[in-house]
Amino acid sequence: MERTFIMIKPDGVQRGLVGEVIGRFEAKGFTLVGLKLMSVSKELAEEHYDVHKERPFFGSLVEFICSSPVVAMVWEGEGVVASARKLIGATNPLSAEPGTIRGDFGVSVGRNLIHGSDAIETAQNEISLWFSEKELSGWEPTLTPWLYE
Ligand code: IDP
Ligand code: MG
Repeated sequence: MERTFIMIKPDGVQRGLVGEVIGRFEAKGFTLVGLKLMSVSKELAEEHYDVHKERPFFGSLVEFICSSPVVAMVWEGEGVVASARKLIGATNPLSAEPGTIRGDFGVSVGRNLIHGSDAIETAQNEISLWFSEKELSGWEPTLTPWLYE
């Protein structure tokens, strides 16, 4: 079953939106298989955002991610990688559609609340970067027949 890496960034945690975000993924029908609140090291933040290392905002992005705890999660479900990106919304919250997390709760690109893996392969790399195998628990929700035909 497909999995994706989701991180509630420091602004989402500080603004008390952890429950709101988790609730949206639960209500959609995805399964939580990993969850931790953690302070992020500079090394981990740099590795996670390595693809952006030449961008002008890289330094401030890394500094921000390390500034206060984040909530790291792994969610599972059919098509969860692409669907999570839709639940999250466009990178700039001002352009993100209402009904998305960024569209409903954000006003600036540097405070866009949440990260979600952008492709299946990225998701696999990010999950193994942020979680050890034993921190993940695969389980079969009893709701499954009510979510999938
Ligand atoms: P994404 O989070 O929607 O995948 P990316 O383009 O991968 O967006 O950028 C990663 C993160 O870098 C964004 O979520 C945002 O926090 C930050 N970022 C992207 N573009 C800018 C920018 O132009 N200024 C400041 N921060 C940015
Ligand atoms: Mg991205």
